[in-house]
Amino acid sequence: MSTTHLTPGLARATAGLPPVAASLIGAPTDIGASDRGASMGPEALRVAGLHAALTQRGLDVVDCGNVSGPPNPGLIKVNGYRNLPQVTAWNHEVHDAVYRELADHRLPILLGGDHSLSVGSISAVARHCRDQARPLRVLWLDAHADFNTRELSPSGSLHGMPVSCLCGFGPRELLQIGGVSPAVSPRWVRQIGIRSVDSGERRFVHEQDLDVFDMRCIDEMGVRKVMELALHDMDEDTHLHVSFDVDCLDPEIAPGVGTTVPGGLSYREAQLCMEMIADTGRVASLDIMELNPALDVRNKTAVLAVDLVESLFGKSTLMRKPLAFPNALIDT
Ligand SMILES: [Mn+2]
Repeated sequence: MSTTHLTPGLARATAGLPPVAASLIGAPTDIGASDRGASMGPEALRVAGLHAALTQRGLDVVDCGNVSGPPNPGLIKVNGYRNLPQVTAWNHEVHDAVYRELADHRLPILLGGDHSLSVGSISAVARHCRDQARPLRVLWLDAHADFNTRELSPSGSLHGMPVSCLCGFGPRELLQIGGVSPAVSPRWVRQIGIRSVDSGERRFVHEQDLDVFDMRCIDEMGVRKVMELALHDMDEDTHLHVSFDVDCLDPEIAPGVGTTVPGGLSYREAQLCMEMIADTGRVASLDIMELNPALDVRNKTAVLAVDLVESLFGKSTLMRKPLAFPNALIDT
């Protein structure tokens, strides 16, 4: 497998390749969440130095500012969904911004915002991949499967439903974004770090045959084996989208999220996860979601998220020389 066209950051400069062009897109809303505060996530990531950190990695970074949408009316659920018209409006904005940057050969980085906005970003990525006839893989790093439906969700909050929406189950308004539904096949999705799933949701995940590497998998196999399995079937043309819900991390190290669940990824596990994704050289779009500064402690969760995103773009915390053949790890 050649890793030249998306070789991350500084390795590209060494190889005489032009820098990866990346675009930051803020989506300051908590419209799909149950708790307020994720609307401040984009600014907290900027304050934590995301732009400079990516520039340091050798990326050519432009901050596109924020997309905008309706305020959060904080309504109770109507027909099974909370704030559906507003969630739809925000997702159209996100879709258009992400699609525009992809069409411009840039790597979009969505700064959430709650996780419902990944309907907009991933539908844009899927549309781009259809345009280019490229295979798509989605790595979903999260404490939750986000595979709820109106019938299964007690709260009706749409941040618990983006994966099901993308796979074709959900309100028509959200399924239509991007023109084709389902936008992605469950077979393209790999979920990592899961540890909180409602019982009806679990049944539905099994029915749809999603590849889920929950925390027990990570306990039993370790991050290395899990990531080898999750990343094994990409070819040189594959577009890899990473949807990073900060709540995949253990709340001890990442308290700044609305829906903390104990028993998440440790610092080293999360680093290894990001470093192994970086080793593939395939990351072509990213969401950083659910950061909630109202619940954070001196912005430490944002700083940690930036640290992990640096690893995702090739910064190693360790001493080892870069692997000439990262895939040599696979099959061992
Ligand atoms: Mn999520």
